[in-house]
Amino acid sequence: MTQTVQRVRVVDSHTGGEPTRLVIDGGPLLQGTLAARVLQLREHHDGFRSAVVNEPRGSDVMVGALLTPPTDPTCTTGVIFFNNVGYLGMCGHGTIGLIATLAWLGRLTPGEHRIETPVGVVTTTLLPSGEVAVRNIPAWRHARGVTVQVTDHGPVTGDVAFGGNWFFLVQEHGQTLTLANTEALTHFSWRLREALVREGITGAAGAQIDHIELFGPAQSPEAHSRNFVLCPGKAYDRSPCGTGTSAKLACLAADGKLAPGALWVQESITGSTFSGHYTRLADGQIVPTVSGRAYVNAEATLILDAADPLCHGLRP
Ligand code: PYC
Repeated sequence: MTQTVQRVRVVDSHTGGEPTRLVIDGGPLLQGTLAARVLQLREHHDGFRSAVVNEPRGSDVMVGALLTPPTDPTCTTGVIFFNNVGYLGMCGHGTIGLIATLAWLGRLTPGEHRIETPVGVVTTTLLPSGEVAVRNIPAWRHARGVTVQVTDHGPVTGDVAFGGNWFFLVQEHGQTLTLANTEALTHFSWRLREALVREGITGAAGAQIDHIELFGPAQSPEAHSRNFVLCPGKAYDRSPCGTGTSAKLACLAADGKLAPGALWVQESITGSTFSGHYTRLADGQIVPTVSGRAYVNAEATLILDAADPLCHGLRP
């Protein structure tokens, strides 16, 4: 019997509870710009994405990251992030996980490392403590005070902002932001996401708003706010979400509620925190920096056996 088996080496980490599975070997060969490589992955190797993050090897919560050589020689590496349903422009917790993992592997040391993503280059700083700061691509608020009609709820008003992914950010929602309430929060946020689609509310150039972010009071005295972030595949972020925190900083900056350089501590629904601050660009956009800590928790070789009917995972 001939066996067609592909071996994929991965290292898992979590950042504030949110997992990242970094593919360090055995991924498909991709060429061109990072944006072009995402298209190749989507069109020709989407089964690989699903095999890495979906059940039975992964779960809906898992975020995948594929190491790919940078096209920009000033960058340490390129990376493509993906999840249970598709691909992410940028991923804050995933970038922190990537740096912690490369340090674990002995591939980098404390200091500054530029990372190429499909939406631009981010600059990371690994501190000797293990903390990672990510200077993100520019973020901005696209629309303020947009009201939509949410099924079984009524009107909900929020802001549309970009922080590396598109977010709808809501302060007034009547929901309780506790871990015990994640089922109801998921239900509400999904209805809200459906309302955005139904009412044609998008990001710039018609981009789909695929992340919903609800805010409430922090439980820790050190944090300024707590959030619940629903990701595109209906899993909620266990971390405060790096791109979501970037979008929040853009809204705070636009409202004049946080000065450039001032500290913002964002608490997640699990209680983990990221700290953030920003600098302002001449055009009003901001450059957010989000910091957090990741821990490596597994090294594994995935076996993709062509004879396995579920080789490419269960796709939701
Ligand atoms: O940390 O940016 C983030 C993120 C996006 C989706 C899940 N985490």
